[in-house]
Amino acid sequence: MALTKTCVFFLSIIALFGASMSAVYKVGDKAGWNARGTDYNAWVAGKNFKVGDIIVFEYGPKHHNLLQVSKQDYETCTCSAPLATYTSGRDSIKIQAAEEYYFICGFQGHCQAGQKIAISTTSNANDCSTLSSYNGFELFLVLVASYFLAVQIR
Ligand SMILES: [Cu+2]
Repeated sequence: MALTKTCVFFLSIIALFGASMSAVYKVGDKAGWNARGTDYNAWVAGKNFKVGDIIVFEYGPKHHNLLQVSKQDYETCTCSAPLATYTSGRDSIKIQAAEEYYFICGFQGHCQAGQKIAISTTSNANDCSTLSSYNGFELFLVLVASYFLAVQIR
């Protein structure tokens, strides 16, 4: 019994950490990073990107690449002055700061065809107090749930 309770407790802790740690997002989900008309604005909608999250771009490197560009270059599909260039076919971008990130494909016509994405991130620092109180409440819920689960298992 004590062992079961301990197990449930540690599982709850793991679940809690999983909920509050950084997330990994694969751009376009199954479709990946392509120029076949995937609506990346729709993919971004409703997602809450945070500092520390990882954005993964998957594509065939012979047919696409990944350029991080300025807002202006994003809007005009300008490839000539990228802030960063990625060509591996599976690029993981870690969000380092709460700002806007703009990515386009550098292959001719792809950005114009919609292979472009703007990712805005929220600052963790600004809502520090709400974040910690939320985590406290979450911890309380997890502890209550694990207690009842442990009682049921017995
Ligand atoms: Cu492309």
